[in-house]
Formats: sequence, structure tokens, C-alpha cells
Amino acid sequence: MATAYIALGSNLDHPAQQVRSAMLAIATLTDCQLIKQSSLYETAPVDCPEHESMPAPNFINAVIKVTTSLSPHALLTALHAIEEEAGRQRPYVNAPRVLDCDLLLYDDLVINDSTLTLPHPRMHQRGFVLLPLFEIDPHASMPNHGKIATLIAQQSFTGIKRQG
Ligand code: PH2
Ligand code: MG
Ligand code: MG
Repeated sequence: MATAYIALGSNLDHPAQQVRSAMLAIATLTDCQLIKQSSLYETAPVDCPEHESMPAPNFINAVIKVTTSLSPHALLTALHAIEEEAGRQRPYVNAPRVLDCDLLLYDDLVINDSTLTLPHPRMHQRGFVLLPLFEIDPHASMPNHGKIATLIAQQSFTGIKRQG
């Protein structure tokens, strides 16, 4: 059985509900058990372009921990199916989305292929991932980048509010 961490994000069409139903959808996947879920965080958009002079809306983000007998690629495929089911569209890069499910870590695997990069290539720089991950696992670390706690201490993150 492997342990994996998944980041959830939404900034379209009732984001908090989208993230909560994604947690439920992942919890009910065959061969995948939900072990922990972070609080929901309201976060300012990072690297999201303005669109027709409108700034991107704030996100709701969270991180969950699962155990699974699915392979990393099978888990990724299942996450993509959950995004599709939620109505995910991709009109332009980092467009507002109903649901984004990113596989962050899968045990201590390092993978770089055409469909999957592990650890997630930008997670070490993103407060909206690191802070909820630290909440559910303060001792977590990532291959090549070390402890999550150290990564948080080395950076300053703004625009992140933990909700209930
Ligand atoms: N996801 C992105 C780009 N920027 N910003 C926030 N606050 N939250 C996200 O989930 C997010 C983002 C690409 O997936
Ligand atoms: Mg993402
Ligand atoms: Mg994604």
C-alpha cells in the first residue's frame, strides 16, 4: 500500500462545495482510502492571467492524504476522471476551473515522464499547497527538496486564509 498526497483547488462555481465533493469522490474510489483532509484555505491566485481585464477569482485549496493500491498513473487517471465529472474545461493556461486535482507525492517516488511528474514540479514554491500539507502532516518531506516545514520557513506567503 502506498501513501499519496493530493492537492485540490477550485475557483469557479461554488469552490468550497467543489473541493468538498472532490474529497468525497476520492474517498469512494475503489482501492483508495482517505486518511486525512486539511482545512479549506481561501487563497489568492498565483500565476493566473487576467482575462478580458478581469482578475482571476480567489481559490479554495486543500490537501488530502490517501493510502492506495493504485499505481501513480492509475491514481492520476482516476483524478482526471473526477475533474472531468466536475465539468473541468481548459480554455487557456491556468484559466478559472471548477476542479483541479494534482498528485503531489506518492511515497518517495521520483517520476518524470510524458504524463506525470513526481513530486509535483511547483509544489515546493506554493503556499497554497505547502500550508495545508503541513497542517495534515507536519513531518512530511519531499524528494529533492527536503522537509515541508523548512520550505515553509524559508519563504513568505501572502493571501492565504485558513477556513473552518
Ligand atoms: N493553481 C494553479 C495556478 N495558480 N493559485 C491558487 N491560489 N491556487 C491554485 O490551486 C492554483 C493557483 C494551477 O493549477
Ligand atoms: Mg494545479
Ligand atoms: Mg492540475
